[in-house]
Amino acid sequence: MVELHETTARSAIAALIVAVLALVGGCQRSASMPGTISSDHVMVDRGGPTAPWGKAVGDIDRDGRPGLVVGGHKGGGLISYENPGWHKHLIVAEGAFSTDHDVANVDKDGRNDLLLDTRWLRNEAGGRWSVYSRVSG
Ligand SMILES: [Ca+2]
Ligand SMILES: [Ca+2]
Repeated sequence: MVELHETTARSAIAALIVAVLALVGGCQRSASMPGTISSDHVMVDRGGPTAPWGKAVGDIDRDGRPGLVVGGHKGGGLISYENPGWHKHLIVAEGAFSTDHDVANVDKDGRNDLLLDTRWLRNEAGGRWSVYSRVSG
């Protein structure tokens, strides 16, 4: 059962990578079959978050290239991966992340932030993050 779960997680990350490569220019038009698209499969992190439900693409480090953000539903925290090189950065160590992940510059300070469910993770200078939660009522 655990092995199946790990396989599922790896498949999810592999699918994400294919999608991201398509977004960042990894896809190419085939000269031999016009109209078809090819892509490469790249493993970014074999030890990434467990049950990586949360996935987003965006430029977190302001280098002009989209990176990845992955949040584990069953552990492993919230991780960002730089592009190129896929260097790993821990954003949040604990928590169960859902599928709602978006990258946007909420406060228009020049740094893209993260929107996770009802939380806003503000991208501070120096790689630090501040977490704000929606208060109901
Ligand atoms: Ca970037
Ligand atoms: Ca911002």
